Amino acid sequence: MKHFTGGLADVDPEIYAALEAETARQRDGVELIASENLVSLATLEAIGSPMVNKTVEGYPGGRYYGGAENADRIESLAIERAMQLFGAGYANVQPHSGSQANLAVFLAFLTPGDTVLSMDLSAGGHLSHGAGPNISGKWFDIAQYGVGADGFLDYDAMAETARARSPKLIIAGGSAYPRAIDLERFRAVADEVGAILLVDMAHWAGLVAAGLHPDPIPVADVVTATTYKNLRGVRGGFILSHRADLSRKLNSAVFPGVQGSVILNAVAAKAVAFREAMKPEFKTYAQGVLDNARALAATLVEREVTVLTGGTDTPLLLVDLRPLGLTGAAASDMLESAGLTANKNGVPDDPESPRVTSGLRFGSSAGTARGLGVDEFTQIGHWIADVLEAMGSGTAEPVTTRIRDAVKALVSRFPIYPA
Ligand code: DSN
Repeated sequence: MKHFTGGLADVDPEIYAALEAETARQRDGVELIASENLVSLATLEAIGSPMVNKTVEGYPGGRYYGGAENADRIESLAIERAMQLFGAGYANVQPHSGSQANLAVFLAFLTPGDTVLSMDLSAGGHLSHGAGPNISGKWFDIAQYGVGADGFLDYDAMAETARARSPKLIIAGGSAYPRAIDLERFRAVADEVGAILLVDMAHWAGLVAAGLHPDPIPVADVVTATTYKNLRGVRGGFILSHRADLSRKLNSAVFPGVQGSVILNAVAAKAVAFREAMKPEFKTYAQGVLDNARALAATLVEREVTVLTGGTDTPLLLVDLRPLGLTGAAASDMLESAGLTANKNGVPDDPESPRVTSGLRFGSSAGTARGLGVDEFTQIGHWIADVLEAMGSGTAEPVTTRIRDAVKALVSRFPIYPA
């Protein structure tokens, strides 16, 4: 039957062409978006398997649908591997994203109107931690902490706000804060005010797996993360805890609380990523991610680009473009035309709208996955600075043309997926 034999190129040439173009885009440029990575061929095979056809609800051994034996095996393996990799007493691998994982935690512990203390979006927090347009911001009373003038998290202000507002849940972590967070300090504040502590480690889960970042599992009540950033797996979320006693509460918050059926092919691919992250090579990779992010930050600092906090302890760094008189939107467009993809990002006290912003966020996870090292990230730092300088002097186009050719020559030495 043609339905089972026709390839995508024949069945849907438009989608085929767009997918081919995307593979070429990833191949020919340097990916610097901090929430992106390049998964292995094994992971691609898992996510593209006929497991995509299977519907189950519930958890292994307790499904609401038949024919679930292979689904059970896969999800059980994913759970076991997540627990082993992170030394956790509980894991849930069903969240479709980090935001879904966070929403499930809200549902497990809070009722609408309860107070949550989290990092302000403009200081590097995440939408799902209480931003106004998100369900977390609409349905809960959000108290926020931020960063000081030096760009580092203001722990004293965080503690004062916690005392003043008595939150039921405190969240540590975000999506654009580049420094390691003092998790013990958060634990002490949570204990003092009787709050649950949630750590969202989405942007440094790979470093935690490799032992290169302070471990939130023993400290937090609950930890959420995504698999697709520096953990180098597929798009999706998961929840961990050292507290096995929370398993019923958290499981029922994910299903049937905020999700229905399981995306099983994604769960299979998450299991592959957890297995890959247990290998010694992953530790080498994660060290490379950190070294490369630091090399990029150091180069930008040397070129007098303002890097918030002056560096990073994570795979990401944040640049403030205000001293250069540039916006994040204009700079990210110009970098993209030079083959360097990054995202515009708000910075603390940003006068620009979220669609414009005054900052750029860079990450090293994807570049490191294709083999770029400190020398290459140092070169990339110089290219970024060249583009920003040229924008300031109104001479960007010849510079982006020169760099786009140089980027293509560089990445051709670090191939990704075979044709
Ligand atoms: N949380 C968003 C980011 O950090 O880019 C998507 O993963």
